[in-house]
Amino acid sequence: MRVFDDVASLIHDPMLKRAFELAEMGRGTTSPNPLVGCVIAQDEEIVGEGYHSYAGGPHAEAVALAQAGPRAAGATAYVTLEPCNHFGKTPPCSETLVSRGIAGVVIGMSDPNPVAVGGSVRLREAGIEVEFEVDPTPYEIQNEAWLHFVRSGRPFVQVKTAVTLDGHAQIEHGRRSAITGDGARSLTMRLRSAADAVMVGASTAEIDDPALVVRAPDGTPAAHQPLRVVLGRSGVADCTLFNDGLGRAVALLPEGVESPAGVEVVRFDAAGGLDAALAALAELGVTRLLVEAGPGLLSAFIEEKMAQEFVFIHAGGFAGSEAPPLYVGSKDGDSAAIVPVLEPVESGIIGSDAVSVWRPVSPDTGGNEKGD
Ligand code: AOF
Ligand code: ZN
Repeated sequence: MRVFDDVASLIHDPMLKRAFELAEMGRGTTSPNPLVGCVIAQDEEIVGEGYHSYAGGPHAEAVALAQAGPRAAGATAYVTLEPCNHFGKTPPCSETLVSRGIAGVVIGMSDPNPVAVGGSVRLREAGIEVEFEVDPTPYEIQNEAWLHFVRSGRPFVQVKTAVTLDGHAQIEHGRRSAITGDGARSLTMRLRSAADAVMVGASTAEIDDPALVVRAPDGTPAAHQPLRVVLGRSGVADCTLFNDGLGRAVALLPEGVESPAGVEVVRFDAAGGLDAALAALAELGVTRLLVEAGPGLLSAFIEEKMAQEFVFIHAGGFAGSEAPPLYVGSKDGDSAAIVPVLEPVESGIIGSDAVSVWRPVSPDTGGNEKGD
């Protein structure tokens, strides 16, 4: 996903653009499955639409075919992802498209999931005309978290931190600091609702006692909430979020570390660092993780090269020289020059705050997987 760029505007075919928009409707609820949208059209007329809304639920193609009914015969299906070719939680979409008499299939991007591959081959065998988009970029951006998850077995990690103009995330050590304004709040809600899990470190959890829920502008909690995770290397405090009834919350702790009574614990091997913690979340089906990081977690994700994206929210104020440092890792470059480890991807203004989005410069200096 992009914070500012309109990815759909890269798609020129109106049917595929509609399929892309439909796929977006599943954002935040399909894990560990991808976002998929499908349009069935007889020439210029749309006769069926569908998207995948939750794992175990019908695939986008099945929803659209059901809506099209007999009008699917001789029609063209436009799908953002190559139709699956396997019996999983649902029957193979390739077979369903064949049996309903679809004449052509236009595909946004191929499916790299080894379990599901072969859909386009099967469709062609059945005499269906299959066409792939020349440029799969918009579809790859739409499903970048899932693609990263399928290829690496780890969630796509987006780290978000609010900073002052002099680069501090806190005003005073050990105290809750309100840094940013309304713009940051709306962006935070958007990032949370796109994520399968939201994580904070144990110290942030203790100092801020955050709820980490998705709320509507009027304060009402959304029906679907991401998993809430508190990462502690030596333990966690008994924070409100573990018992507030607003959705599942877990403590992510190394083996052997004690947890407060009644708190659900997920274990990882401390020797494996953040990678082991992320592997434990992948086991829970987390494909996209939002880390609401203070200095400790931000520095750890940069030093261990375990995040795919960093979102900084800049507030228009200064914290002063007494404020705790944002970064507690080692410096990049020598004393005379910085060697960039992150490069800017997007930036803009939201309300009274500015936002900049950064990614690791290259697999060697920051990425943990080629192509992401
Ligand atoms: C989806 N939704 O609309 C399409 C998918 O576990 P299953 O049986 O639901 O299969 C999931 C896989 O099927 C998924 O990883 C992807 O490779 C393929 N296509 N999946 O969840 C859909 N078309
Ligand atoms: Zn399918």
